[in-house]
Amino acid sequence: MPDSDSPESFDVVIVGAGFSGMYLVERCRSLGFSCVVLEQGSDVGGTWYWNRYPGARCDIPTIEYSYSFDPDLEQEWDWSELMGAQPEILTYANHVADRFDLRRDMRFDTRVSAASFDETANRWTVTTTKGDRFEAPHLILATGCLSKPNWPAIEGRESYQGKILHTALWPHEPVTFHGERVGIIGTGSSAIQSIPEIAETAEHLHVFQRTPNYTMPAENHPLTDEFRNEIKANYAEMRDLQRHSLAGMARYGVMGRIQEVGEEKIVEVDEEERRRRLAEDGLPSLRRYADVGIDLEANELACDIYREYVAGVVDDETTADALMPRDYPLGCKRQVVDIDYYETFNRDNVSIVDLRIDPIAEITPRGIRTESADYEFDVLIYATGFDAMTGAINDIEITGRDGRLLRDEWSAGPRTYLGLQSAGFPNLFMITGPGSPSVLSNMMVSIEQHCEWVTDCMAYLRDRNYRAIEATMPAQDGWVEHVNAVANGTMLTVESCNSWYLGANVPGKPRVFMPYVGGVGNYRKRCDAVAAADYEGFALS
Ligand code: FAD
Ligand code: N01
Repeated sequence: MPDSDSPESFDVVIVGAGFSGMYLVERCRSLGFSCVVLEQGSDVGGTWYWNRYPGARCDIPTIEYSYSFDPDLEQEWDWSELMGAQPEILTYANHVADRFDLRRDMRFDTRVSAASFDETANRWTVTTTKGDRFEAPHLILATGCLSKPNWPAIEGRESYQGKILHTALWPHEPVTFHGERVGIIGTGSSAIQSIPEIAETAEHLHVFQRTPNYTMPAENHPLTDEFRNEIKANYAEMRDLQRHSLAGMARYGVMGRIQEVGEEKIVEVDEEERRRRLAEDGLPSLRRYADVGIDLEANELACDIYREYVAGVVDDETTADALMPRDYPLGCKRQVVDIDYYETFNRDNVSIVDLRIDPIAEITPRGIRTESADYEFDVLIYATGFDAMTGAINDIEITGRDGRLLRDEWSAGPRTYLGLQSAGFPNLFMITGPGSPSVLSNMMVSIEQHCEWVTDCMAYLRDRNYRAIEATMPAQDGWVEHVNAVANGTMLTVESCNSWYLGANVPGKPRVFMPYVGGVGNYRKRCDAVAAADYEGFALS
C-alpha cells in the first residue's frame, strides 16, 4: 500500500478532458492500460465546455466533426443541424462520457501545474495546483490548442467596474443583454459568431475592431431524416474519405462549394465573369480559383471583389469601409464563417469603432476610452482569442531529461517530431501538437489519429519490453524544416499575415508557423510509415 504522501500510480496520466482526453480513456481501457485524466474544468467537453457564448457553433458539418471509433455511437446519434451549436456538441460529449462511463477515470477541478521525468525510475510525476501528485511511465498532453484564453494587456484593464466576460470562459448560467449597453473587443470567429446574437437583445453594442476579418456565410440548415439516413448508411465511406483528405473533410453531400480549389486562375477570368460567379456562388467562389491561395496579386483581386461584396451588404458607407479587410490576404487565417454578420451592422443599435483610425487609449471604470472618444457600457466582452497551440502546454512546468524545461526548449517557437513528441522529453506525447495538421484540419479526425497512434505506440513498447521512447534530435530538426518548407509560399506565412497560427496575436510570442500544412492524409501516411519502421526517428530504450 502506498503511504498517503506517495503519488497515485497509473500506466498513463492524461491532462485534459476534451474530445482528445475522452477518446484516450477509451483507447487506454481497450489496450489494458490504467489511466487517469486530470481536468481543470468541472466536466468533459473541453472547448465546448468553456466556449458557451451566444452563437458558438461548429464551422464545419458536425456530422463530420464526430467520433468515428464506434459504429453504434454513429448510428444512435442524430445531429439536428448541419453545423451543430455549442449546446448540442456539449450534449454529445456528455452522451459519449455517459455511454462509455468515462468519468470513472477522470478527476475534475484539477489543474496540472508541473510534470517532471525521473530518468532512473522512467516515470513522470505530475503535480496539481492543489499539491496532489500522480505518476506514470507515460504522460499525454491533451490540453487543447485553443484552451488558454488571451487577455490583452490594455492599460486600465483592472479598473473596469461593469460586468466582464470572455467568450472562452463564458458563464454556465444564462447571460442576457436586455436593456444593457455592451462593448466587445475583437472581430475573430468568436466575435463574429456572437455579435449578431448579442445585437438581438442589447440596448446598444459597440464593436471594437482592430483588424477586419474575411468571413463567409455558414450556410447552416436543419438536417432532414433523409440526409441523416443517407450518412448513416455511408459512414464508413465518409470516414475513409476524411482520413485521406487534405483537411480531414469528406464534404459528403455538403459544403461542396467551400474551399474546393479548381484549375482556373482568377487572373484569367474577366471582371464581369468574376462578379457573375460571386452573385451565383457567393463568397466561397473566391477561394475556388487556383491562384488565390498562392499568388498575392491574384489574392488581391479576390479581396477587391470581397470588399465590393461588403459595400453591397452594409448600408452605411463609413461602417462598410471599416469592415473591409485590407493589407493582408484572404486565406491567411482560419476561415471564419458567420450567420448574418455584415447585416447586423445595419441595425441602429450596433456601431463599429475602427481602432485602426482611433486606437484604444485605455479601459476606464465605465468603458473604453479611445484616442478621440469615451464609450460607456454595462458589460465588456473580450472576444480576444487564445494563446494558441503552445499556451496551455507552456503553462505547465515540464521538466524532461537532464533537467531541461520544455518552455525553454520552445523559447524560439515549438520544436517537435511529427507534433507528437519533443526531443529530450521521453514518453511525453502531445495530441494535435504543433507540427501536426491539428488546427488546419477537422480536429476530430486529427484527434482520433493521434490518440490511436500514441496508444498503439505505448502498446508496442509494452509488448516488446521497451521502457521509453523519445524523438531524436535529427528527426525533430528534419521535421521542423519540412513543416516550414511546406508552409512557405502559401498565404499562411506571408509577411502581412498576423494570425494566431504564427503566434502573432500574443505580444512577445515568437513568430513561427505552428501547424503542418502538408495535409491530413499525407501526414497519416507518414506517421503510419514511421510506426511500421519500428518508430523510425525515435529512440527506443
Ligand atoms: P480542448 O477541447 O481544448 O480540451 C483541452 C482541455 O484541457 C480543456 O478542458 C482544458 O481545461 C484542459 N486543460 C488544459 N490545460 C490544463 C491543465 N494544466 N490542467 C488541467 N486541465 C487542463 N475545430 C474543428 O475542427 N471544427 C470546429 O468547428 C471547431 N470549432 C471551434 C470553436 C471554438 C469556439 C473553439 C475555441 C475551437 C473550435 N475548434 C474547432 C477547435 C477545438 O478546440 C477542437 O475541435 C477540439 O474540441 C479540441 O479538443 P481537445 O480535447 O484536443 O482540446
Ligand atoms: O480569436 P481570434 P477567436 N486590442 O484570435 C482582437 C476557433 N474558433 O476566439 O486581429 C484590440 O481569431 C484581435 O484583433 P487582431 C477558430 O479556429 C472557431 O475569435 O489581433 N483587439 C481579433 O480580432 C478561431 O480561429 C469558431 O488585430 C484585440 C480578436 O481579438 C480560433 O478559435 C468560433 C486585442 C481575436 O480573434 C480563435 O478565434 C470561435 C487588443 N489588444 C473560435 N487583442 C467556429 O466558428 C486581440 N484583439 C467554429
